[in-house]
Amino acid sequence: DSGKLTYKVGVTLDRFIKSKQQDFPYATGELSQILRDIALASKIVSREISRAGLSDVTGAFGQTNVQGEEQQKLDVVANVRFTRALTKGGEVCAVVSEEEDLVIDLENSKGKYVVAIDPLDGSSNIDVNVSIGTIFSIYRRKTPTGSPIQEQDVLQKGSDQVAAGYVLYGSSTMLVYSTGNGANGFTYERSLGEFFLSHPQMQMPVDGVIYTINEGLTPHINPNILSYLEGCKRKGATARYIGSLVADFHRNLLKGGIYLYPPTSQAPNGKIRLMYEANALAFIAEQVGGAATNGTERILDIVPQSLHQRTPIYIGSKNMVAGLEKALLG
Ligand code: AHM
Ligand code: MG
Repeated sequence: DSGKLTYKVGVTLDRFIKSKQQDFPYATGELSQILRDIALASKIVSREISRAGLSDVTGAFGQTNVQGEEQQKLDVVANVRFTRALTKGGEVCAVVSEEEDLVIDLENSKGKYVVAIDPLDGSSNIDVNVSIGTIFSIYRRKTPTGSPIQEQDVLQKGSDQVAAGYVLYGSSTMLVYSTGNGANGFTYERSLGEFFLSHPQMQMPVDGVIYTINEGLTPHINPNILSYLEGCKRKGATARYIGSLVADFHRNLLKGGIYLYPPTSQAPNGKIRLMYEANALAFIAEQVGGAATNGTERILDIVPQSLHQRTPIYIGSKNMVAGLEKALLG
């Protein structure tokens, strides 16, 4: 072993997106452009995050977001970067963001697409140099272009997503996305300023040995879930919990596992937001052979009633999710 690292710097994200453009039912290049815009914003955010400890961007911003959580400066920075990138392109008519109370109507009625985004998820990990992520969903608007956007353009169910993905700001920055034909992962090469295809046609193991839950919640959750977890432990499973959904999901995608955010007595719908956290990851999960449910219904089938709606979520390796569903029946 020479100890030398070899790098997989072959297909760039741009080239890959271009090569796949013909696969879209509506190959006008607009969806491709949105993906490129998101990738560009994520490079900027990645740069901001990597020097977070140096620049004056960590810590509370002195205001709370719509969920009543303290908003971090980097959350704000990321929100601005992504919404700006989506506004400039002209393909998007509306944005739903975790950081914004209301729909952002871009007043671009020609835009065919609606984007739901959590610009920087894992807020409790920002200040402590732990992995965080961006999560996004892309929908086609339902009403004709040229008319004002309507509720039905925005409150679409996850199965209507035309593309979805996430960016993980981890030991390296990665972008994973799908347009409904499998999912591919790209690793960012900072010195070249490019994402390169590093994880083609990702597949999640159908079984896994990792369970991922905030164990502190267990006094307040359905005992059937506890029985499921006990079963995992008896089979020799390992506990892993980062507290950043993207990072927890990504690890389980690669290694096999289940992520659980159940209802609790205090939070009967759990914590995870349907429109800009659960849906995108459920879409990716299904694309890589995994599954995602709220316990009784496929996440992608849930019809959203409001922008910031929460949902219980059990997501990951197919057989583990099936086992959990069975356990929930008692
Ligand atoms: P956030 O949007 O405020 O960052 O909250 C979402 C995060 C997820 O990334 C993570 O899986 C979960 O909240 C952790 O919650 P908890 O601290 O209750 O374990
Ligand atoms: Mg979030």
